Amino acid sequence: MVENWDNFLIPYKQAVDELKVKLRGIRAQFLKIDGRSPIEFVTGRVKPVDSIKEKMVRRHISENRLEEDMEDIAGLRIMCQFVEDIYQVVDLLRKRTDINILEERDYVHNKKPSGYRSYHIIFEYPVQMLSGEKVILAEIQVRTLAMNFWATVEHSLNYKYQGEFPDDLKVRLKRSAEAAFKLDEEMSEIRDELQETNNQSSGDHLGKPSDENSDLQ
Ligand code: 0O2
Ligand code: 0O2
Repeated sequence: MVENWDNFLIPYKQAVDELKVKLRGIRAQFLKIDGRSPIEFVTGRVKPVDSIKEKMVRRHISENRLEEDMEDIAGLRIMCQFVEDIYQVVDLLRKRTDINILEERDYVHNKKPSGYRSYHIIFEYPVQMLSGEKVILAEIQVRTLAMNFWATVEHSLNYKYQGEFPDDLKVRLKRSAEAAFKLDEEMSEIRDELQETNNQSSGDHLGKPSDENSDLQ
């Protein structure tokens, strides 16, 4: 039984705070070295007690199984510009030695019936407590800005409808999710074409006599 929720949540809060710093650190390193990062921004939260209790009822999780069966009490979100960035970030996470990945769920390519897309990673994370090391479960959701826009709005509408949208709205929300994904695909294509154009124009300059004013441009 959880006797004191504040105490129960201490390691989860510690984990979220540490991981926010670490994941934002990846962004900072990319910007320094490459000038561009696959991570646009990072958010994190400890699941509010009311939401924990609601999920316990919904998923039939008893209080004494919470630590083992509720994976997202500590939750991080990584937002990316492009779909391809999601997989680059996932690869980086797989290589880290401070997290032990237990499960990956690719809802980017296998969207949920609602239309929801994101890449979920469930992992173990060791937190150093006064009483010693405590390994907790945590979740990272990796998604594009467009996926995040859809999920954020849908989540807040869902709250209003308490999980059960009328059928016509479900269809429209699904269609909106597809529109968001089309936007992601279009952005990736635009980036690829721009890159190709840049490569071609830098190739065109190879072997040409240098412009005497080039260092002024
Ligand atoms: P900056 O300089 O704004 O990037 P904290 O732990 O206090 O830093 P907290 O309480 O977790 O942050 O806040 P939250 O709401 O999770 O937001 C975390 C970071 O994500 C904040 O950046 C927000 O500015 C940034 N953020 C939230 N939504 C968006 C968004 O739609 N676009 C962009 N680009 N950033 C967003 P920081 O850490 O304050 O720094
Ligand atoms: P929060 O903190 O309110 O976001 P489930 O039984 O569906 O709750 P499951 O199967 O354990 O959860 O895990 P799943 O489906 O891999 O991930 C659940 C989390 O993904 C949700 O957390 C949401 O954050 C997000 N998610 C999944 N489906 C949807 C969706 O249709 N719309 C939106 N907006 N988000 C979704 P929670 O528990 O809802 O918590």
